Amino acid sequence: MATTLDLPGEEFILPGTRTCAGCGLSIAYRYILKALGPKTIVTLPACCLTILHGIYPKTPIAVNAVNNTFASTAASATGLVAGLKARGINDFTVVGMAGDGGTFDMGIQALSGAAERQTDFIYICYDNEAYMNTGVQRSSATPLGAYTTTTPVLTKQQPKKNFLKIMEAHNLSYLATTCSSYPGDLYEKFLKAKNKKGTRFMHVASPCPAGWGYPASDTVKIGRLAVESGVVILYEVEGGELKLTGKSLNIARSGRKKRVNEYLEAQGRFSKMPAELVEEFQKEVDRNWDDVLRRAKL
Ligand SMILES: Cc1ncc(C[n+]2csc(CCOP(=O)(O)OP(=O)(O)O)c2C)c(N)n1
Ligand code: SF4
Ligand SMILES: [Mg+2]
Repeated sequence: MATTLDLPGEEFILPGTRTCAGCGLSIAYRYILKALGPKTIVTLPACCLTILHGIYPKTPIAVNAVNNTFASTAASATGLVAGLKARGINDFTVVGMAGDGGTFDMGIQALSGAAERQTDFIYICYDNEAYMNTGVQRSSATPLGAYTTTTPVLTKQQPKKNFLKIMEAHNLSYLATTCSSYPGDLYEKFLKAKNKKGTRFMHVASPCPAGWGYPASDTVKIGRLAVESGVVILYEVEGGELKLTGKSLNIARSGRKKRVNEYLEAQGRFSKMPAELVEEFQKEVDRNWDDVLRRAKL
């Protein structure tokens, strides 16, 4: 597994972004771009990534980018792929990148269409589990029991949508999950994705201090707790075969998965969660973990 010292020194996010201090997305994006390199075109809808990209004509991002509308990220990527092909350009990687709201909710139709056609691009969903850019509204990726500004009294009553299962049903050439707290895991998976053809789907768990209610200095710790308790599972699927990676593989081999309590208690968004929902949350995490473990070769 690569460590941060092994990664290329070249930076594609220059100083001066407008994201919050401690933003998990900005950490992840730094390593994503190191893996993909300068010959990358990113198409993105409105979201915190647009905040990171800045306001035209100034940007701290040193790759090409297109701003699109919410439902059209994968359609826009499809157009970019066709345009490059028509011009005989074959050394660029086309990337569609959106948040959980722009993927799990609004972008699903165009993404499903592009994936079914096996369009040659990488789709990245960075998941901060709510509509953060507009002030923390609930999405279908928001977990059970989380406070958002649209679930102010009872907290969210439904579990997170299992979007990875939906994407797996598209028979993709590559699907991987990763997290901003594990740069080596993230970098290696993006290098792998870059060298494959067809639609590649990447899910990047991206903790968000502003929306999750924890100190900005704890972003790496929160992402690690998510993985250590099995809330986020690091794996990849190629040709229908699922492999656990990094910390999740270690946990599966040692049997040392933490309970979810430490993860939940570290975040203000779960502070109103009643005990019975904590139990339900734990059961849902255990079900997902068992599901993935059954399919993985250890
Ligand atoms: C069609 C449309 N509806 C609503 C908005 C307002 N809007 C801009 S960003 C955003 C939140 C996006 O959430 P997500 O995709 O999860 O990304 P995040 O902000 O969390 O990074 C919303 C609702 C919009 N720009 N376009
Ligand atoms: S609201 Fe969250 S995801 Fe958005 S810039 Fe701030 S920390 Fe990052
Ligand atoms: Mg979001």
